[in-house]
Amino acid sequence: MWRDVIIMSIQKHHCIVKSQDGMCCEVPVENVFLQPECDLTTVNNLTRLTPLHQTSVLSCLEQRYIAGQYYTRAGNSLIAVNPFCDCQHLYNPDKVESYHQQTEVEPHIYQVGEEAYRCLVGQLGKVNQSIIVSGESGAGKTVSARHLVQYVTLVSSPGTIRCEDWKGEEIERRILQSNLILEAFGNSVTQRNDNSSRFGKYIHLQFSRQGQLQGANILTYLLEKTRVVHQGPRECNFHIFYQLLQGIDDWPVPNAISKELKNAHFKITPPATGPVHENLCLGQTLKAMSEIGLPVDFQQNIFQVLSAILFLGNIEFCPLEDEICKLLEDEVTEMAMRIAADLLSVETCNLEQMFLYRSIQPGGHARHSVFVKPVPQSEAKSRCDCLATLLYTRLFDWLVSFINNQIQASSYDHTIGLLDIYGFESFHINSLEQLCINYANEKLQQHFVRHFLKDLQKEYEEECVEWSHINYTDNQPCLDLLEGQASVFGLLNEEVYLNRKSDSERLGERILSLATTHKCLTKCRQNISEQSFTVRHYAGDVTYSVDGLVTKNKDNIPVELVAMLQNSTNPFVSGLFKDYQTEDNSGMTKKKKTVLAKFKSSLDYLLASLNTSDVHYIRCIKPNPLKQAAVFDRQYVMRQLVANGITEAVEISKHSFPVRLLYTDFLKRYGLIIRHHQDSKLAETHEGEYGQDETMLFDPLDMLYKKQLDMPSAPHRTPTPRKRRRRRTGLTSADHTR
Ligand code: AOV
Ligand code: MG
Repeated sequence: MWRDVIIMSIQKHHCIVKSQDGMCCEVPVENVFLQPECDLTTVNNLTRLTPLHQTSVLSCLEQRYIAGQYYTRAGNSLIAVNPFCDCQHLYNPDKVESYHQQTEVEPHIYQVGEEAYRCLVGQLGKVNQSIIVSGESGAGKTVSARHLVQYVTLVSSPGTIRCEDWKGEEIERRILQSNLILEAFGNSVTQRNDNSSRFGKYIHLQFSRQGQLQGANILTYLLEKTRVVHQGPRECNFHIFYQLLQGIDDWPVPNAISKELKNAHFKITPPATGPVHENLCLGQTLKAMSEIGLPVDFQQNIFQVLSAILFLGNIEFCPLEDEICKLLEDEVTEMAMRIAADLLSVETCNLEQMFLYRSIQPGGHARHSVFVKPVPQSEAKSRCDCLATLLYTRLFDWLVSFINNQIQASSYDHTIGLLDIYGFESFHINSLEQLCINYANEKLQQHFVRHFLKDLQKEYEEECVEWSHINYTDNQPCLDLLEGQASVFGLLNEEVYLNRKSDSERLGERILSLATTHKCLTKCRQNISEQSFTVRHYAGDVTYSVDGLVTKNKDNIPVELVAMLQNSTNPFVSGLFKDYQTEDNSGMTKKKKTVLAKFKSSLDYLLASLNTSDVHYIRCIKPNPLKQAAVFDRQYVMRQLVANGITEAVEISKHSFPVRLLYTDFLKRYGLIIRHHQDSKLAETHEGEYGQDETMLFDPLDMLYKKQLDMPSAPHRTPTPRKRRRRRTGLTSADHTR
């Protein structure tokens, strides 16, 4: 990382610098950044940071963080560095009131809530508002989103800020409670976060024209369903399974299988190694379910399905002979089969048949002539896993739609949309999940950059600063590679519809052939054995493995599994699959969409909604990987500034006017030049630029600016006399200039 040094001299291409330990060395000019001279803890908006570059941004965030100032503005964005400590003093009814009254000006999450709400009520701008909360896992997105919902729901129903346990009125309470339910079902303990959201969430708060909260609607994205049956090392299943097991006695209705549940060991719920998260409390979830109006018999049904999933995870198979298998003859499997079938209200023999035999429809369409074929052990296990994940995802979707029915307004005029979505991901092996997540981040980044450029332009116009078009290309080439005409998504969808036997090697070659027309695609540099390709994302290169991409994209669910559940004698279970679209086992019908196609259309909807609203950005930063308070790991944070697009915003600013001085500071520094130059001499120079010899009057540090920024003319552009006149007359109240 960067080190503090003193510049001893500046040469043409390098500087001689002296470090604090007295060592002198030569450093290329482009690697030397001037430190801001002011007290950085007072700079609460990065746009006021001078000079503006990655290192000054990093130092500013660090110093503010250490001083307990976790929020910093960056133009239209708010940067929130996770405090990792109890901050009651920051989030309480007094703070809500002072931000609502606008008596407090320090950056805060409430400030963004207030801005959005004010625009909505004042019918300013596009009226509808959106707040995008982004950042890596554990950076604080969900907590920030929770504070925002709390803030907006409170200020939009006056009189409730001071309510006991500040939960507001009926609809506000329901919205906040629905959050708790979704966290119980959609969050889990991971290595990086004890309460990690394993789905994306877009909540629309719905308001009347007067700004009164009417209701809300929740959209979810990409629940990480594989977690139901498989968890990585030191990771857990979804919270709800642990809540269920720890709180069996609190179940709404005494259950016949509670003894078995208490005594059994479940393979899909590895014990949490870290501290047990506060969310592991069933009582809280049950209370929330009751408060949003979920009847007790539905609650009972939900826990029954969850228990069935737990038992399905205990079923094992063993090979009988080549390519044929049977259920493992042990007590655990036998009990699991019996109880799971019972809980799902299906015949045990039917369930066994589903696992051990695959249905085949010759020709793909003749539904009346179905053959069955025994499957090998691995396939039987994956069919069992498929059933468990299918049940969980349908249950999750059912819950979301139930919640929506309970909190949705029958009519409303405007909305504030709140997006809590996973940040950019890059692991050692990346697959379809990362492709989707990173694609979403590319889309949001493009939206951000275009928005940012527009805002910059608006600011220049307001201050009458002459500017040329910022020569900046956004990430469209990467999006073309992913979703364009001849693209990665195109090829992956084509493979699904062609339904040929998966051949990673050939697919890998086909994808790599796109490199001839797409510069953002390269062959993997490290020599990983399986086929892979590397995409040059705005936040860095990510290598995706081709293995399993098509299968995941197809997400094929055997029709016989669905049919069995549709025929369950338990109306709740069959109801989960009421409107389920099945495909025949021979492959995809054109009706069923691939995972990528579905994700792309949900993102298109999201973007359309963002385009018709004013967007506010909250960039969450995790200060260190150990989740510790008061520790700021510079390198770790720097990486996030890149992935979050903050560095890119700084780069764009550098293409425009990166040095912004207050009028008074500007005069203090450059008044000297004015004194040295008679007006007549100034007039000789062309459009406010300085001649060769006059550059000598700048101090060496300014020359460094000039070198680094590669500016064609003077380091600080002064307004031309014509513009100066305009400024004086038109913008007397402006408090700063460039
Ligand atoms: P995430 O949503 O960004 O991760 P969370 O919002 O769950 O991250 O935050 C992770 C943890 O950081 C929380 O459980 C808190 O302990 C702590 N934390 C976050 N924000 C604050 C805050 N404002 N004040 C105090 N502590 C905080 V993920 O869902 O994993 O991407 O998928
Ligand atoms: Mg989260």
